Amino acid sequence: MLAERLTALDEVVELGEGRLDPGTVEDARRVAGKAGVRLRLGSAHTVVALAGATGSGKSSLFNALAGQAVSRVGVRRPTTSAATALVRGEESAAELLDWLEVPRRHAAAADGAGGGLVLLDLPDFDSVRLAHRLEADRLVELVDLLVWVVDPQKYADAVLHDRYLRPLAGHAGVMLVVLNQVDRLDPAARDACLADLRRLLDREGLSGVPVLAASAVTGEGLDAVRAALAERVAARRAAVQRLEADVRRTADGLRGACPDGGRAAVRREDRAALVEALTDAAGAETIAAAVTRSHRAQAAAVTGWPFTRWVRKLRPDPVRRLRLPTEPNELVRTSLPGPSAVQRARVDTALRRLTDHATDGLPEPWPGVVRRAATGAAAQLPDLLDRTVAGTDLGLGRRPRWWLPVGFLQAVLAVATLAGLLWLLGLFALDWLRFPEPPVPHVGRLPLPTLLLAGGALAGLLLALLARRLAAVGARRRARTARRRIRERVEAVAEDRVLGPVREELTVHERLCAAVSRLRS
Ligand SMILES: Nc1nc2c(ncn2[C@@H]2O[C@H](COP(=O)(O)OP(=O)(O)O)[C@@H](O)[C@H]2O)c(=O)[nH]1
Ligand SMILES: [Mg+2]
Repeated sequence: MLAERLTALDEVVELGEGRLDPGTVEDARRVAGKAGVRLRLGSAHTVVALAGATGSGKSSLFNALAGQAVSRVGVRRPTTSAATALVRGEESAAELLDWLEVPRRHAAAADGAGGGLVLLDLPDFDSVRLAHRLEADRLVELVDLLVWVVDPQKYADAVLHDRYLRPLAGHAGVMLVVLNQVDRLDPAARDACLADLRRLLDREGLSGVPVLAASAVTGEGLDAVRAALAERVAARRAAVQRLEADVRRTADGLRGACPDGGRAAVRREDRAALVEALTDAAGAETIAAAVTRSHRAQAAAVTGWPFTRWVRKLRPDPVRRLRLPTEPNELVRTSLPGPSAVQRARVDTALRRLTDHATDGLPEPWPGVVRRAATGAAAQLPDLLDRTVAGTDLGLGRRPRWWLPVGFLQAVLAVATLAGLLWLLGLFALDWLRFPEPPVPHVGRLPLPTLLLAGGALAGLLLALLARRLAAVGARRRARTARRRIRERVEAVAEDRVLGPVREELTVHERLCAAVSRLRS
């Protein structure tokens, strides 16, 4: 059905815009636009154009078919580029001729042949005037039925065959060829001429095009021409057939972009490789290392040996040094160094692999279209990744629950150690001042102050070591968590900025090629 094909054609125009070759899209748009108007104007009239080279006898034939001298014959120096129209029958063809932009109109009665014919005498397609050639070409594109008028001298003319007949091979159903001026030939020459013309057309894929011999001067063969036209006009099919041929020609022009069986998709492993490369470029390793060190430093600050841990506090926190926000906040710019050349190259490679594989087997323009979709956001990626990292909840805020009791225990042990130290210092002072030594309690055989000092210090140190081991395990786990969360967010960015657009183009390819195959069905 033509209507369905025209819907498909609209889809081709819409999806092909900016993707397919501009000339092809333009052609499709022109055909779609033309079809819309032509169908709206209805099939009451059939527009038949007499087209041909200068002096072939178009105007003479036009007058002969009109039964009146409407068009000027033998005008060697044409003064107007406009075509002349003859409308046969009562029904008005004004709207149709307005659309065709043919100003000179003549009416003829619908005699025995019936109405519905709009006959056009076109300007010469080989005119010395460009305006005439353009006008002829414009109308050749618009009319329903094309009658090529040739004469015995110029029927094999290269312009006619190369520029018009051969490219219109798909339009054989809406074309006729009239060999005019046969009165100039004797019967043998006429047969030879017709046979040669037939052979030429057959070779050009136009074997379906009827060839009629006629003479506009003697009137010979004109009845056959009239009958052929009347038959087409009565059938009212030429307009639709012409449009169908146009749609087929457009579909043929699209065959290159949509060969049969071309399918494409993003491969899982390519997607994973891209996410890895982007995660790396986002600085996930740097952050993981900073998270590890930061966690260990904080653990030491709470659970380390109280007499040495103040040293730790002099060093800056590695996470804070990267200016990573403590609460996820995309508006913050971090102090991460940004992707290195190597990291960028890795991203580029991943992108190229992904698009190459996704468009494997697809012809141009698709590889280019998909590559553009994939790399459209490439320039913003470093900035985007930085914001992504800043907006990632790295899980830094929460302290492990065991830190507090261990810290408390460390404080108790420190107090005991200090108490033992002060006690011993007191005893030392009393002894120095030659006071009698007060009684000192013992635990077993060890004096209590000594036990407090040595035991407290030893226990504190051992507890600090144990806590450090535990903190190292926790730090590794936090680094893994941070890396995983960054990866998840980067994955979302990759999906949004790269994979989404790529998949969209692949979908466009599928829809467009489905539309093209509907054009051809
Ligand atoms: N002998 C002969 N002369 C013709 C015939 N048709 C046209 N002519 C002449 O060929 C010349 C050009 O004809 P015209 O109709 O103006 O051709 P156009 O340029 O295609 O419109 C004129 O002198 C016509 O009289 C024909 O069938 N037989
Ligand atoms: Mg003429």
